[in-house]
Amino acid sequence: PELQFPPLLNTTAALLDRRVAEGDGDRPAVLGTGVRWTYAEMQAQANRIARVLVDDMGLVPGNRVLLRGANTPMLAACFLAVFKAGGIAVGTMPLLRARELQAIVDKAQISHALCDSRLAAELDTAKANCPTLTQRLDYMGGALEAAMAGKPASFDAVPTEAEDIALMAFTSGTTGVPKGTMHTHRDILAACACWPPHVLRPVADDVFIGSPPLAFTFGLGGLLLFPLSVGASTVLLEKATPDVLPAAIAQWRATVCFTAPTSYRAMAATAAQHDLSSLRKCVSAGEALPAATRALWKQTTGIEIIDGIGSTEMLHIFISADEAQARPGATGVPVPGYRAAILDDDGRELPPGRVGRLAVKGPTGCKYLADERQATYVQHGWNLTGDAYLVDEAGHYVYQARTDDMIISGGYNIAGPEVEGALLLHPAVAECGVVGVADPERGQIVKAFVVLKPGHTGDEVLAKALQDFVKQTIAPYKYPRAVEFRTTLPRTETGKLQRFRLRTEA
Ligand code: 3UK
Repeated sequence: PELQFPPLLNTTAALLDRRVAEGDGDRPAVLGTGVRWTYAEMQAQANRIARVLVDDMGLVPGNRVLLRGANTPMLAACFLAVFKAGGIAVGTMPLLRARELQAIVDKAQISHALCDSRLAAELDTAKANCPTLTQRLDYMGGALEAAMAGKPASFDAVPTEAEDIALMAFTSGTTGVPKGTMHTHRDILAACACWPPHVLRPVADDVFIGSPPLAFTFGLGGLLLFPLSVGASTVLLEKATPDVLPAAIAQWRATVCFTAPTSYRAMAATAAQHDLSSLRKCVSAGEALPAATRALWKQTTGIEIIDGIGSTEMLHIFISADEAQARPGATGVPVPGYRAAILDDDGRELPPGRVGRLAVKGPTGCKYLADERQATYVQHGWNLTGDAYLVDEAGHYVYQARTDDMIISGGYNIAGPEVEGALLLHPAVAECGVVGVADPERGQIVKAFVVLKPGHTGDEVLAKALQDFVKQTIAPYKYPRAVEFRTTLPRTETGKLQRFRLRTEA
């Protein structure tokens, strides 16, 4: 990838203004309920918001701006406006409550906020404990649109430096206090130059769609930055759960879909009722893609899923496989621009076939915001993502588990996701989660929580059948000694299984 950037660099100038200057102004950029903005209209919206931020709200470069809202064209315009005005965008997940918002405002020293008026209540509650947050305007029939109406549609991008922070992204915090990560304008444009052109290979006529919130970097990249970087268009849906996404794909004739493995599994069940013929590429990230899910989606739609592991710390995807490289059960190979290795506990590189800690380096990397864990994530120049992986003889990276989630039972190391992958091959299993639970004899035993497909009954006979099935599918010692049937599994807003919850519930 071409990773040389000039010292003065601005994300919005590079992604949006350049498009308009190069003659793409009339092409569709952002679509949503009742909205269809061309690149020129998107630019005008972002410019007006930038004017409001600077002229009315006193924003100066480096100020942190909290953004809160469902995925909408307006939220996208707010992100682009903050970048353009030299501010730092801090996206927040729509489901966050007042206490969590407060912690982010405090940690990121946020001074400004732009909030979807329909999600105002939690921010109102948080306000009393947010002394730094003095400037706020709400949008969606709120004060922001009123302020924008009086502004000209032009705004010259603040000449930010490539190394200026543009984005503070907070991890979903599955296990504790969310960690803030910082990304520069260069980081963002580097991410646009690596995975998209080398693995996804989108074209200007593509229509992107999907579920991840823009506050999650998987969504910010996949549903805003990457489509803009190739002059494509993006559909921003306020609700993109698997029960509505297939109809939306059909309605908008979407060609590139971003969502999590659990969503592909759920969509496969209803795919036949919708016209998904427009789909060209499907991307999965957030957690491991089981071979059974890859096969199911291929059988249902004919599409080979593009899997990719990314993280908030690394900004976006760093190991991935395009359709031709895809191997069932493997994530892929390092994305051009990145290097990867499997390290032992002393930091020595392990040979193929050995399970160890995944280490990556490349044009983006972890910069925690005042967090003591920086030295845990970054060691000797490598980013340690907290994942256990192995690399096979062909150089493909095969996911095992989160390092903390490895199950140690009777002296064996067992990766829960491998057992989940086996269970998902069984025709009765819709969803499952496998964790280690304390056991006096074996230290831990493997326990499976299983959600069944309609028409199956979770009784002892089926539990036994599932155990036998796992024994026949993978090494028998990995079979779940305990099986519990559930109607749902605890998941984050980004589709990740919350194993820590399953462990405490067990
Ligand atoms: C896990 C995966 C196996 C893995 C993300 C794409 O998920 C993202 O960021 P988070 O900070 O979580 C990072 C952790 O999630 N993971 C993600 N993708 C995969 N495990 N296979 C995968 N394909 O444990 C990783 O360390 O929430 C994903 C792009 C941007 C992102 N922020």
